[in-house]
Amino acid sequence: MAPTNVAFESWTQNVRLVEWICEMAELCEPERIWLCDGSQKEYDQLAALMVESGTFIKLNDSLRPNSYLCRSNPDDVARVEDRTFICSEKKEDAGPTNNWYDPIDMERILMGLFKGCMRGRTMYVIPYSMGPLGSDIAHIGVEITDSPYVVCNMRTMTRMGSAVLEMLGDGFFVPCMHSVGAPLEEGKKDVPWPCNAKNKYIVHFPEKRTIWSYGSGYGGNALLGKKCFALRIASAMARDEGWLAEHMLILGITNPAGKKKYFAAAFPSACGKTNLAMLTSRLPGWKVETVGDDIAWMKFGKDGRLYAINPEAGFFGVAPGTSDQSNPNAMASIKRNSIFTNVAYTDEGDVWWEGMSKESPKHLISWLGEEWTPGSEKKAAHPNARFTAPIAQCPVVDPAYEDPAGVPISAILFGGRRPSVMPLVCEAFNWQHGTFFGASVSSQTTAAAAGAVGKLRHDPFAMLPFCGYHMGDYFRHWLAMGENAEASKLPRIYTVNWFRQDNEGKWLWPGFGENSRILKWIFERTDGEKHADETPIGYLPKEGALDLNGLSLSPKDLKELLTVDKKGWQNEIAELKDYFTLFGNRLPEEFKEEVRDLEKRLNS
Ligand code: SAT
Ligand code: MN
Repeated sequence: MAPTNVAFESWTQNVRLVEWICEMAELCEPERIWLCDGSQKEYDQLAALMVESGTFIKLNDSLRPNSYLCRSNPDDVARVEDRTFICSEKKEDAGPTNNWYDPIDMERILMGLFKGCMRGRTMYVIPYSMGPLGSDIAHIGVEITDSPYVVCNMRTMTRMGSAVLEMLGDGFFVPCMHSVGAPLEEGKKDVPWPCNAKNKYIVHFPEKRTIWSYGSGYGGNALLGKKCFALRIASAMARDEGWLAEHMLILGITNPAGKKKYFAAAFPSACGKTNLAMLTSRLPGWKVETVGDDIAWMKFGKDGRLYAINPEAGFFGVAPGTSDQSNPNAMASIKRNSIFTNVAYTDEGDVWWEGMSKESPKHLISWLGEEWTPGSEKKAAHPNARFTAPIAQCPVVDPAYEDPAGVPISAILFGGRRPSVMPLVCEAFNWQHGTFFGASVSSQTTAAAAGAVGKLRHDPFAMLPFCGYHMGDYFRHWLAMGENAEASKLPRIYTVNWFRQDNEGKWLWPGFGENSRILKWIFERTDGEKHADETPIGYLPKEGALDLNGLSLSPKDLKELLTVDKKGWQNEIAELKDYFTLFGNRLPEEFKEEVRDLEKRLNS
């Protein structure tokens, strides 16, 4: 077998882990095995190796210390939903929204793909924790990969290395197998971004709690702690164990009197979760702090309240559109120790992307490695270009972001990109109605996944690409979580929409920092304030209840943002009824009831 950098015995006592590594090494035939310790030294060593191989470009150290630019293969730039598989034993358990594949057939395919796939390469073994070490909401995974890019990203995105192995002892971990699927023939020079663009497989075995990913080195396809483990596998674990694994940011919000609450919010990929999570309030005395920007694991505490942790330790955020105006805290978070993937490179050795500044630099090297000048036909940065940065570098990181107990959630927000119909904000009547809000989310598609952009699609709970089992059972699980809890202690549920447009396509709402006005209303509602009108779709802010001080918003636009568009809702209901038939007899009866009641209220 290939040699290791350190002896197994000095690295871990976990017999199952050692056996698995040996089995995988035999299958993949790497040249050497690197058992990661997660140290800064190791990170620097791998980064230097990637600079040498042409994968990384070191950025100007005086402008952006200890940071790197990386350009992917142009055919490997986003998640690939049509190559993502849920291999549950029974097809019906994957449900109508997942690509199911027979687990036995898939295993045969994977054995073929992984046989010898790491020839000429190093096999890295990454022990990591999703969540603060020792939290009883956290879980441990081990990723095997032949990509040093993945190792460096995982070090920022998770708690990784020796401390995790100590915590693991001889306990349970989720095995996550990854290869870029590009064995290196002897004497052949490597390419900067090895991958197997035409043959990608992102595979989950929810019952076995295992993950196999082949062919892609990008984002959620390759950093297996994120979407694969923390959402798809974890959602199945959460269903079995009575907790929630959700595609949600977590923020802390403090009012001028110093009272603090925590909210969680689900939006599809690239719909502004990072911006909301670290928003700079436009309202004097109100402050938002960040616990997480993408994923929340939530469990009921002994006091009956729902507690959330962020299983991640970093941001893998969308770069384009991020600026000192739109998100100064993100800009500050990425000032150092960051990895930039598929952004443009400036003549000074720094990074740039569309939207970072009003005027672009006069000359750039684009994400494709091509010369770029203002007016160039192609974009300088890929629309799904990303930054990887430690959450601890965020100037408004919440003091409790590492609290193993998590933070108590007072409100849950659902939203998406909806140019029409969905109001700026609306509160659900109760948990069941709020769960129905979650199930009803639709949003325009973004560049976060391969495929068309701007197409309206249903994305229940923003989990469409991330739910590891039957979506109808997932709805039921949400309802059951509410039924088993004390109603008064449950978070209130809201739907929000920052993306309304008028007939000319102009945004009706300014968004970004101004969203603090909506957060304030929600804060006050969860604090017992009335401030609301009961409408057929839920509670809307009473006239004058939204704090619009200092905002120039025409009364006409405000009205448009907050009125119930009866015709639009009737179409919405017809469409939703049709969508819900997809779930057959696994659609909870409660949702049929919610549709009926909504229809009745609208027509009365
Ligand atoms: O899955 S990624 O993290 O690459 C992108 C996303 O969908 O948020
Ligand atoms: Mn996401």
